[in-house]
Amino acid sequence: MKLPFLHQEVEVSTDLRESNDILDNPDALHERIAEDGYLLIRGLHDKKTVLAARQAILEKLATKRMLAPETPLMEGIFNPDYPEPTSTGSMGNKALTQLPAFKAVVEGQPIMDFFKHFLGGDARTFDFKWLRTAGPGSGSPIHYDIVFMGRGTQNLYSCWTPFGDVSLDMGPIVFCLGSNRFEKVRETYGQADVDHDLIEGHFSDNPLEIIEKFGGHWATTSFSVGDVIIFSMFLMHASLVNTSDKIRITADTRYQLAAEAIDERWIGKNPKGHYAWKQKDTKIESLAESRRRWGV
Ligand SMILES: O=C(O)CCC(=O)C(=O)O
Repeated sequence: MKLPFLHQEVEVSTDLRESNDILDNPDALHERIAEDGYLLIRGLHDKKTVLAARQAILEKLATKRMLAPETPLMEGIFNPDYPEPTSTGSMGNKALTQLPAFKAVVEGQPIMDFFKHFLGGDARTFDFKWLRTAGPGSGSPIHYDIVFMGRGTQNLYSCWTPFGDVSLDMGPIVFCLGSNRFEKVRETYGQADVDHDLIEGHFSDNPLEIIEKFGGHWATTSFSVGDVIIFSMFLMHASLVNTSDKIRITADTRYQLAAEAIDERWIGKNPKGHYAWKQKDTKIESLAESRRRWGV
Protein backbone atom coordinates (compact mmCIF):
# COMPACT_ATOMS: atom_id res chain seq x y z
CA MET A 1 0.00 0.00 0.00
CA LYS A 2 1.07 3.62 -0.48
CA LEU A 3 2.29 5.20 2.73
CA PRO A 4 3.64 8.67 3.45
CA PHE A 5 7.34 9.42 3.87
CA LEU A 6 8.36 12.99 4.68
CA HIS A 7 8.32 14.20 1.09
CA GLN A 8 6.48 11.54 -0.87
CA GLU A 9 4.02 8.65 -0.75
CA VAL A 10 5.56 5.34 -1.79
CA GLU A 11 4.50 1.71 -2.08
CA VAL A 12 5.45 -0.04 1.16
CA SER A 13 4.86 -3.69 2.04
CA THR A 14 3.68 -4.42 5.57
CA ASP A 15 5.02 -7.94 5.97
CA LEU A 16 8.30 -7.73 7.87
CA ARG A 17 9.36 -11.25 8.87
CA GLU A 18 9.18 -12.29 12.55
CA SER A 19 12.12 -14.09 14.13
CA ASN A 20 10.48 -15.42 17.29
CA ASP A 21 10.82 -18.98 16.00
CA ILE A 22 14.64 -18.81 15.99
CA LEU A 23 15.12 -16.82 19.20
CA ASP A 24 17.03 -19.60 20.96
CA ASN A 25 19.45 -20.12 18.08
CA PRO A 26 22.13 -17.40 17.80
CA ASP A 27 23.57 -18.85 14.57
CA ALA A 28 20.18 -18.69 12.91
CA LEU A 29 19.69 -15.13 14.21
CA HIS A 30 23.04 -14.09 12.72
CA GLU A 31 22.18 -15.70 9.40
CA ARG A 32 18.81 -13.96 9.43
CA ILE A 33 20.18 -10.51 10.21
CA ALA A 34 22.93 -10.93 7.60
CA GLU A 35 20.24 -11.70 5.06
CA ASP A 36 17.36 -9.42 6.05
CA GLY A 37 19.25 -6.71 7.94
CA TYR A 38 16.75 -6.85 10.82
CA LEU A 39 15.20 -9.10 13.46
CA LEU A 40 11.57 -8.48 14.37
CA ILE A 41 10.75 -9.93 17.77
CA ARG A 42 7.16 -9.82 18.91
CA GLY A 43 6.47 -9.61 22.62
CA LEU A 44 10.08 -9.52 23.82
CA HIS A 45 9.12 -7.24 26.69
CA ASP A 46 6.44 -7.73 29.28
CA LYS A 47 3.59 -5.39 28.28
CA LYS A 48 3.17 -4.13 31.85
CA THR A 49 6.79 -2.97 32.05
CA VAL A 50 6.51 -1.07 28.78
CA LEU A 51 3.16 0.45 29.71
CA ALA A 52 4.59 1.65 33.04
CA ALA A 53 7.28 3.48 31.05
CA ARG A 54 4.63 4.87 28.69
CA GLN A 55 2.70 6.22 31.63
CA ALA A 56 5.77 7.83 33.21
CA ILE A 57 6.73 9.47 29.89
CA LEU A 58 3.19 10.69 29.22
CA GLU A 59 2.98 12.18 32.71
CA LYS A 60 6.06 14.27 31.87
CA LEU A 61 4.64 15.25 28.46
CA ALA A 62 1.40 16.29 30.15
CA THR A 63 3.29 18.71 32.41
CA LYS A 64 4.79 20.24 29.25
CA ARG A 65 1.24 20.61 27.85
CA MET A 66 2.03 18.34 24.95
CA LEU A 67 -1.18 16.36 25.48
CA ALA A 68 -4.61 17.55 24.39
CA PRO A 69 -6.47 18.81 27.47
CA GLU A 70 -9.07 16.54 29.00
CA THR A 71 -8.12 13.45 27.03
CA PRO A 72 -7.15 10.14 28.66
CA LEU A 73 -3.44 10.20 29.54
CA MET A 74 -2.61 6.76 28.14
CA GLU A 75 -4.12 7.63 24.73
CA GLY A 76 -1.31 10.15 24.20
CA ILE A 77 -3.42 12.53 22.11
CA PHE A 78 -1.29 15.43 20.87
CA ASN A 79 -2.21 18.97 21.87
CA PRO A 80 -2.61 20.76 18.52
CA ASP A 81 -1.67 24.03 20.23
CA TYR A 82 1.74 22.71 21.29
CA PRO A 83 4.17 25.17 19.72
CA GLU A 84 7.37 23.19 19.06
CA PRO A 85 8.50 20.40 16.74
CA THR A 86 8.09 17.24 18.73
CA SER A 87 10.03 14.28 17.42
CA THR A 88 13.59 15.15 18.31
CA GLY A 89 12.80 17.18 21.43
CA SER A 90 13.03 14.11 23.61
CA MET A 91 16.26 12.67 22.23
CA GLY A 92 18.74 12.45 25.06
CA ASN A 93 16.37 14.49 27.25
CA LYS A 94 17.38 13.25 30.66
CA ALA A 95 14.11 14.15 32.36
CA LEU A 96 12.64 11.41 30.22
CA THR A 97 15.49 9.05 29.38
CA GLN A 98 16.62 8.72 32.99
CA LEU A 99 13.16 7.71 34.17
CA PRO A 100 13.64 4.38 35.97
CA ALA A 101 10.54 3.00 34.23
CA PHE A 102 12.05 3.85 30.83
CA LYS A 103 15.43 2.36 31.68
CA ALA A 104 13.70 -0.76 32.98
CA VAL A 105 12.76 -1.39 29.34
CA VAL A 106 15.76 -0.30 27.29
CA GLU A 107 18.28 -1.60 29.84
CA GLY A 108 16.03 -4.34 31.17
CA GLN A 109 16.78 -8.01 31.37
CA PRO A 110 14.87 -9.15 28.25
CA ILE A 111 16.87 -6.94 25.89
CA MET A 112 20.22 -7.26 27.68
CA ASP A 113 19.82 -11.04 27.81
CA PHE A 114 18.86 -11.09 24.15
CA PHE A 115 22.09 -9.29 23.19
CA LYS A 116 24.24 -11.40 25.50
CA HIS A 117 22.92 -14.52 23.86
CA PHE A 118 23.07 -13.04 20.34
CA LEU A 119 26.56 -11.53 20.67
CA GLY A 120 28.02 -14.34 22.73
CA GLY A 121 29.27 -12.21 25.63
CA ASP A 122 28.31 -9.45 28.04
CA ALA A 123 26.53 -6.68 26.21
CA ARG A 124 26.28 -2.99 26.92
CA THR A 125 24.14 -0.18 25.64
CA PHE A 126 25.07 3.41 24.83
CA ASP A 127 24.18 5.70 27.74
CA PHE A 128 22.58 8.17 25.34
CA LYS A 129 19.03 7.17 24.42
CA TRP A 130 17.19 8.40 21.37
CA LEU A 131 13.68 8.71 22.75
CA ARG A 132 11.20 10.17 20.28
CA THR A 133 7.86 11.75 21.03
CA ALA A 134 6.73 12.16 17.46
CA GLY A 135 3.61 14.26 17.07
CA PRO A 136 1.35 14.48 14.03
CA GLY A 137 3.25 15.42 10.87
CA SER A 138 6.62 14.19 12.03
CA GLY A 139 8.69 11.52 10.32
CA SER A 140 12.41 10.76 10.09
CA PRO A 141 14.60 11.01 6.99
CA ILE A 142 16.31 8.08 5.22
CA HIS A 143 19.67 7.01 6.60
CA TYR A 144 22.16 4.36 7.73
CA ASP A 145 22.80 4.60 11.48
CA ILE A 146 26.55 4.05 11.08
CA VAL A 147 27.18 7.68 10.03
CA PHE A 148 25.97 8.85 13.45
CA MET A 149 27.65 6.30 15.72
CA GLY A 150 30.43 4.47 13.88
CA ARG A 151 33.50 5.32 15.97
CA GLY A 152 33.56 2.11 17.96
CA THR A 153 32.89 -1.46 16.90
CA GLN A 154 30.79 -2.05 13.82
CA ASN A 155 29.39 -5.08 15.59
CA LEU A 156 26.75 -2.68 16.84
CA TYR A 157 22.97 -2.92 16.61
CA SER A 158 20.04 -0.57 16.89
CA CYS A 159 16.85 -1.58 18.63
CA TRP A 160 13.60 0.30 17.97
CA THR A 161 11.11 -0.05 20.80
CA PRO A 162 7.54 1.27 20.73
CA PHE A 163 6.13 2.53 24.05
CA GLY A 164 2.55 1.90 23.03
CA ASP A 165 0.96 0.24 20.01
CA VAL A 166 2.17 1.87 16.80
CA SER A 167 -0.29 1.45 13.94
CA LEU A 168 0.62 2.26 10.34
CA ASP A 169 -0.90 5.75 10.57
CA MET A 170 1.33 6.61 13.55
CA GLY A 171 4.52 6.59 11.47
CA PRO A 172 6.37 3.36 12.30
CA ILE A 173 9.97 2.71 11.31
CA VAL A 174 10.31 1.67 7.65
CA PHE A 175 13.23 -0.23 6.09
CA CYS A 176 14.64 -0.39 2.60
CA LEU A 177 15.07 -4.15 2.37
CA GLY A 178 18.18 -5.05 0.38
CA SER A 179 19.95 -1.79 1.29
CA ASN A 180 22.37 -3.75 3.50
CA ARG A 181 23.78 -5.01 0.18
CA PHE A 182 24.14 -1.64 -1.59
CA GLU A 183 27.92 -2.11 -1.80
CA LYS A 184 28.85 1.23 -3.36
CA VAL A 185 26.65 3.09 -0.87
CA ARG A 186 28.22 1.18 2.03
CA GLU A 187 31.71 2.02 0.76
CA THR A 188 31.01 5.74 0.44
CA TYR A 189 28.14 7.17 2.46
CA GLY A 190 28.50 4.21 4.84
CA GLN A 191 32.08 5.24 5.72
CA ALA A 192 31.11 8.82 6.59
CA ASP A 193 30.91 10.36 10.06
CA VAL A 194 28.58 13.33 10.41
CA ASP A 195 30.77 15.15 12.93
CA HIS A 196 33.90 14.69 10.84
CA ASP A 197 32.49 15.10 7.35
CA LEU A 198 29.76 17.62 8.13
CA ILE A 199 27.29 16.02 5.73
CA GLU A 200 23.51 16.14 5.95
CA GLY A 201 23.38 12.74 7.64
CA HIS A 202 20.49 11.34 5.70
CA PHE A 203 21.09 9.82 2.27
CA SER A 204 18.11 10.96 0.24
CA ASP A 205 14.83 12.81 0.51
CA ASN A 206 13.36 10.54 -2.11
CA PRO A 207 12.47 6.94 -1.16
CA LEU A 208 11.46 6.11 -4.72
CA GLU A 209 14.78 7.27 -6.14
CA ILE A 210 16.58 4.85 -3.84
CA ILE A 211 14.78 1.74 -5.01
CA GLU A 212 14.84 2.82 -8.66
CA LYS A 213 18.57 3.46 -8.56
CA PHE A 214 19.83 0.76 -6.20
CA GLY A 215 17.03 -1.82 -5.92
CA GLY A 216 15.34 -3.19 -2.79
CA HIS A 217 11.89 -2.31 -1.55
CA TRP A 218 10.35 -0.49 1.41
CA ALA A 219 8.70 -2.47 4.19
CA THR A 220 7.20 -1.85 7.60
CA THR A 221 4.68 -3.39 9.97
CA SER A 222 2.43 -2.29 12.78
CA PHE A 223 3.79 -2.82 16.29
CA SER A 224 2.24 -3.82 19.61
CA VAL A 225 3.47 -2.96 23.08
CA GLY A 226 6.29 -5.38 23.92
CA ASP A 227 7.60 -5.79 20.34
CA VAL A 228 11.07 -4.70 19.26
CA ILE A 229 12.91 -4.57 15.97
CA ILE A 230 16.68 -4.90 15.93
CA PHE A 231 18.69 -3.89 12.89
CA SER A 232 22.19 -3.48 11.57
CA MET A 233 24.10 -0.24 11.11
CA PHE A 234 23.88 -0.62 7.32
CA LEU A 235 20.16 -1.07 6.79
CA MET A 236 18.64 2.05 5.30
CA HIS A 237 15.58 3.22 7.18
CA ALA A 238 13.37 6.17 8.02
CA SER A 239 10.08 6.57 9.76
CA LEU A 240 6.77 7.20 8.05
CA VAL A 241 4.80 10.34 8.74
CA ASN A 242 2.53 10.25 11.74
CA THR A 243 -0.88 11.09 10.29
CA SER A 244 -2.81 10.23 13.45
CA ASP A 245 -3.73 12.64 16.24
CA LYS A 246 -1.54 10.71 18.71
CA ILE A 247 2.06 11.05 19.83
CA ARG A 248 4.19 8.14 18.65
CA ILE A 249 6.47 7.29 21.58
CA THR A 250 9.42 5.12 20.58
CA ALA A 251 13.06 4.78 21.47
CA ASP A 252 16.02 3.71 19.40
CA THR A 253 18.87 2.44 21.51
CA ARG A 254 22.20 0.79 20.72
CA TYR A 255 23.85 -2.45 21.91
CA GLN A 256 27.24 -4.07 21.48
CA LEU A 257 29.70 -6.36 23.23
CA ALA A 258 30.93 -4.68 26.42
CA ALA A 259 34.49 -5.73 25.58
CA GLU A 260 34.61 -3.98 22.20
CA ALA A 261 35.51 -0.38 21.35
CA ILE A 262 32.66 2.07 21.86
CA ASP A 263 31.85 5.40 20.22
CA GLU A 264 32.85 7.90 22.90
CA ARG A 265 30.22 10.45 21.86
CA TRP A 266 27.42 8.38 23.36
CA ILE A 267 28.74 7.23 26.71
CA GLY A 268 29.11 8.65 30.20
CA LYS A 269 26.90 10.66 32.48
CA ASN A 270 26.80 13.59 30.06
CA PRO A 271 27.45 12.13 26.63
CA LYS A 272 29.13 14.63 24.33
CA GLY A 273 26.86 13.79 21.40
CA HIS A 274 27.26 15.47 18.04
CA TYR A 275 29.84 18.11 18.85
CA ALA A 276 30.19 19.50 15.32
CA TRP A 277 27.31 18.28 13.15
CA LYS A 278 24.46 20.77 12.96
CA GLN A 279 25.97 22.93 15.69
CA LYS A 280 25.67 26.67 15.41
CA ASP A 281 27.88 28.07 12.63
CA THR A 282 28.94 24.71 11.18
CA LYS A 283 28.50 24.56 7.45
CA ILE A 284 26.93 21.35 6.21
CA GLU A 285 27.73 20.00 2.76
CA SER A 286 24.61 19.66 0.61
CA LEU A 287 23.20 16.21 -0.05
CA ALA A 288 23.70 16.71 -3.81
CA GLU A 289 27.36 17.61 -3.33
CA SER A 290 28.02 14.63 -1.03
CA ARG A 291 26.33 12.24 -3.46
CA ARG A 292 28.40 13.69 -6.33
CA ARG A 293 31.59 13.26 -4.33
CA TRP A 294 30.69 9.66 -3.47
CA GLY A 295 29.59 8.83 -7.02
CA VAL A 296 26.28 7.33 -5.86
O1 LIG B 1 11.90 6.46 14.98
C1 LIG B 1 12.28 7.21 14.11
O2 LIG B 1 11.66 8.21 13.76
C2 LIG B 1 13.57 6.95 13.42
C3 LIG B 1 14.33 5.85 14.07
C4 LIG B 1 15.72 5.75 13.57
O3 LIG B 1 16.18 6.45 12.72
C5 LIG B 1 16.58 4.74 14.17
O4 LIG B 1 16.06 3.88 14.90
O5 LIG B 1 17.79 4.77 13.89
